[in-house]
Amino acid sequence: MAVLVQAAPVYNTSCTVKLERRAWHTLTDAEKLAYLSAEQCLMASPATLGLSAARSRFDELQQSHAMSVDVVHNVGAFLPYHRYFIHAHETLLRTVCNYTSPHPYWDEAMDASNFVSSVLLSPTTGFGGDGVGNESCIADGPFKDYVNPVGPGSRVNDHCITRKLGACESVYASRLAGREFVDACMGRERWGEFWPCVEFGAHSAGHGGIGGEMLDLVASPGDPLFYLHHAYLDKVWWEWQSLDPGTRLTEISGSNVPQAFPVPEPFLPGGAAPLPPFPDPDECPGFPGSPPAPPGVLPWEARGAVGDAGNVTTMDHVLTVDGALPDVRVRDVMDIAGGLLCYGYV
Ligand SMILES: [Cu+2]
Repeated sequence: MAVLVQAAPVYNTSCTVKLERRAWHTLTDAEKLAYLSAEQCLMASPATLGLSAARSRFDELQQSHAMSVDVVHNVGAFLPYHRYFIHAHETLLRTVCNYTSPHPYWDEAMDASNFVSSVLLSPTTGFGGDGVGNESCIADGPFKDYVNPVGPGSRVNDHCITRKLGACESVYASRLAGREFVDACMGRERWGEFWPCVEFGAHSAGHGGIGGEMLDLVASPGDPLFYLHHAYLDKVWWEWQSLDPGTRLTEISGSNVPQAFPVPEPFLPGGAAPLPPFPDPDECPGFPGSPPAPPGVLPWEARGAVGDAGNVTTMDHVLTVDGALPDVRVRDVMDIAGGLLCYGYV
């Protein structure tokens, strides 16, 4: 088993001045450019953690996610892990790259069914647009020349950032970003019903709607859009927690081993937000567009869940970002404005 970083986390004794995370759509051009150049700075900052493939601080987060892939998706720790992962990204932007603002998020409901026209894809004040050519490499924007070391899948192989917004399966997935699908999850009472609903719905919409590297479960943090997508999912979780904080700041459950859960009830026919009809397979042979399983041997040791007495996720479950920040436990990230974390959403 991989050695985990067990240094004690640093707690805020109080959270009075919160970082207020805002939607990308609401930022000024100057604020957008400050964020994009901070991300470029992370990409240009040499790696420090001794991970096998990463060259930059940006790559280190990508590789850490890749090494954790089987303990952070389709499991109870899915949302807590990604909350901490985005916090690590925000912290690195601020401490390594002098970024002074909060982490932005992508309000995906604003772009539902029409990701291709999103302001996030601006070549000048955004993340660049669709992939082009046989390789689907992005061709404009600040990240067009970045070379990712991790991926596709669990391979280590230098490549460009890819996107496939025009693919029919991506167009379909972007429809699932509609607010009605989020609201259907908001109506779930218990954690065990809520998180699979979000993972299946809004989570799949953002990854699938962009396609390419974003649809790569292992290597997706190689596209900087990943961070705005998961900040949005974190906001959705926080909105739900805020509806019943007495229960939802402490309730956690779920398997530590990835489980293929069934389509959540709100998405079934007759549910609160049933899925739109699937595309015609003749016109959309790539649907649902999941990448093939990566061949070959893992370039790093497989990782197991740490911290729980059994196979069920508890508040003691350990979240690691491989030393980018200290390891913490699920209990440390349940409240975004108390203890370890100190931010909010507007
Ligand atoms: Cu992930």
